[in-house]
Amino acid sequence: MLRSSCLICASSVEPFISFGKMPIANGFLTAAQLADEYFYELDVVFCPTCGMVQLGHLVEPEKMFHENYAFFSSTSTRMAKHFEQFADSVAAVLSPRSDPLVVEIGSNDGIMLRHFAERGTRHLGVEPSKNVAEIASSRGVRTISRFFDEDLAREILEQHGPADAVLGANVMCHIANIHSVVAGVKRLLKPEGVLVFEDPYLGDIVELTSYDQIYDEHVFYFSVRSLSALFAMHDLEIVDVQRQPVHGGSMRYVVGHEGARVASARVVRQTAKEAELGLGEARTFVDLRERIERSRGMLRQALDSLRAGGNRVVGYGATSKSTTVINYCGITAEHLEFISDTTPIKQGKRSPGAHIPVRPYAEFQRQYPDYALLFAWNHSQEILAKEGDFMRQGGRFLVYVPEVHLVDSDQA
Ligand code: DWN
Ligand code: SAH
Repeated sequence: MLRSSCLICASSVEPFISFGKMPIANGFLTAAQLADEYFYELDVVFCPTCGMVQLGHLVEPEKMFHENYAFFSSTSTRMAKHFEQFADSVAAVLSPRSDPLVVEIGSNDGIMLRHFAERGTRHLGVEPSKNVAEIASSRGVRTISRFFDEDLAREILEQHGPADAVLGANVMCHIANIHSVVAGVKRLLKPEGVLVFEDPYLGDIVELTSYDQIYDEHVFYFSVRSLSALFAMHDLEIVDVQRQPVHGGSMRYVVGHEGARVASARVVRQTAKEAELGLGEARTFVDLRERIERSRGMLRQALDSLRAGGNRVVGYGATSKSTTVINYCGITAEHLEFISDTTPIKQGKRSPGAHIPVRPYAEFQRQYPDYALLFAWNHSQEILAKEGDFMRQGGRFLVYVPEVHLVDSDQA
């Protein structure tokens, strides 16, 4: 049944959109797994009281994050650079302190913490997906393979002492028991310590109609307003916010103990901007739902006509986001010959739900298709820069954010 109360403030929530039955976004399948695939209802609700946008049905974390987790952070060179800069900015603040401790929640393959390991800074990654945690460990990043929550925070505190910084990227919005996580962070932080984390930003999802950010792993769609409500319940407060041009528009939040720091004017400005954008109002989500439905129609029409014209079309990037687009829009192996992806664990498998083959990038290069449906649109800068050959030979990217359009060598 659709949840009727908010995971943050327990008030009644309102339905926003239902995408229907969906498979696990990162549940790439071997031939033997095709017959008993798991499905759940993907729908989103909105809390008029605290403003949090959230999933209406939850998938157990163990079904998503395990020893075969398919997302490896270090597959994008741009993201590697981004996390190096993130680490540098935190290291600069910590440098005058003696023997600081940095804890990262959802540290994946160590893309960010390796920069602390290389500096010899005391650090600890908390990463439940064993396969990616092992890669981090093999790179010299101290990692424990567990789910972060208040109990684990207590254990970390006992063994390592309080933290100067708790970091997280694209992880806080993944955790349904967020109150336990925030209570754990509160416990773990030194009085002058900070939580610095970033996640896809609700304002960008609304502005770009980037509905493919909605899938099982993304339990919450954060705004400054809804997070302020959450942190206030734990005597924490947002002291700074910074837009980040990654993953289709993210926001970085700096959070401290209540009253410990002076909040930047950016927090007030961004909250006012959210009110202007209508992020707290039901009609915004009614409009967004209509735009999502229109976008689905346009994409299907584009793919149907490419197929009717006998074009070769492949998917570019077997992203988690693509699972929502493919299954919601009814895209099949009739539309896409295969999906090209550079991640070895995804290759040779079938995409969740629609069972489209996922093939190595070399297949894309071997014989360029006529069109590539850009599922990894959030990395378009990096991808368009390296696919000059494809476009010079007449290939075009089909992109659906912010609306359905084609990109060829003239526009790239
Ligand atoms: O929040 C999350 C973000 C950080 O990462 C997680 N819930 C899961 C994951 O989401 P995603 O799968 O949508 O992330 P990406 O970064 O958009 O995935 C890109 C995919 O495309 C990867 O499978 C790698 C692949 N890729 C590629 O084949 N060629 C990526 C690039 C840059 C390329 O050039
Ligand atoms: N921080 C990385 C990885 C994001 S993917 C990046 O931005 O690229 C989300 C990660 O969070 C996965 O590696 C997943 O295993 C991890 N995760 C999910 N729930 C978690 C929890 N409760 N505690 C710690 N990590 C968690």
